[in-house]
Amino acid sequence: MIHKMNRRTAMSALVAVGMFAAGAAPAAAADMTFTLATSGSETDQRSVAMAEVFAPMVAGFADYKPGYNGSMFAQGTELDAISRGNLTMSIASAQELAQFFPEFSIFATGYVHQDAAHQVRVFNDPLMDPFKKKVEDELGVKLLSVMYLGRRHVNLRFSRDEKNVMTPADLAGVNLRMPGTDAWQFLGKALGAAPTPMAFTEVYTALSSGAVDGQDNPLPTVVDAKFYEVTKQIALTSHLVDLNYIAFSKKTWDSLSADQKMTVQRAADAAAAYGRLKQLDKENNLADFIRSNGVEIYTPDLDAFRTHVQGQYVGSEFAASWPEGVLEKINALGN
Ligand code: KDO
Repeated sequence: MIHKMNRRTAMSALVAVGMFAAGAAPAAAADMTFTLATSGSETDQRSVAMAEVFAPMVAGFADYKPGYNGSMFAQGTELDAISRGNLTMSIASAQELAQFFPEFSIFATGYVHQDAAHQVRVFNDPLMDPFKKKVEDELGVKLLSVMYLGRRHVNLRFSRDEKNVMTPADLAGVNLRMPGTDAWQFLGKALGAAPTPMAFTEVYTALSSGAVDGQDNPLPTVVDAKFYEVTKQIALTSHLVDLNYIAFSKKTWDSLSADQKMTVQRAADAAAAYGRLKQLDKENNLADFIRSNGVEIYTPDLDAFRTHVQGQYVGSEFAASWPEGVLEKINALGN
């Protein structure tokens, strides 16, 4: 039954129509969907930064579809997926890129990057241009921004009384889980340990069962992944101030308008900056929480670790792949 529309109802209807016409329309269907694959959790600060900063900034023309915990692509397979056109984005590592281009191992070398700000200066320096160009030209991946993962430390199942880690010699025979790529395994050996390759998503169970003796990740990851529940000590080796890159499909990038490109770049930089600040804040404030869960945290002989680790890289296959002068430029950008 159609009721006679009274004046008030008519006015309400006109206002509603007016609002609709004046741009309050529901968001237009997005032109495209940006998929992101990461082995990180949904609560990891890098994932949060992408969902809460990057996604809203590109929402005018792209939907955002993340796959956490390796659910979309297994750790270490994301770059190949982007290259094949099956994925838009990943939170990539220099170690994964070094599988394609060995020279990227310079950014994954122990005791090179000094802190988060150093990582940013290096990524934005012209020294990076040939690295970025090679990844675009040969892999079809554009490295948009550098993300801060944090200072990696040795985190063991054993108590300090059982295994006191002061120098690399103390890690002899320790079955240390490292991520699967060659550059990671090399770093594990350089620390003095016996590295075991394993995907990030399997580490908690492996620590819990004793399949591995330890792992190495920054304090925020130890908390986010709850490694403190299945380990008893952290030796603050700071052996790698670790980073990731926001990797983006070059094919998708080339399809964007100039404005869309600018928005995607700004969104990536904003997400990287947001995540960096949140990760640094967590890194500086989690030690007591971890200790309250029965994990002893202490500082080993850092000079012994730094000297030994750097010595392992000298003359290595990785160092042989580093372009002339790049390590000096990275060091010059340090503090
Ligand atoms: C890990 O597997 O230990 C690691 O920290 C390596 C990083 O490069 C990165 O892949 C990270 O895992 C994931 O993002 C999960 O935090």
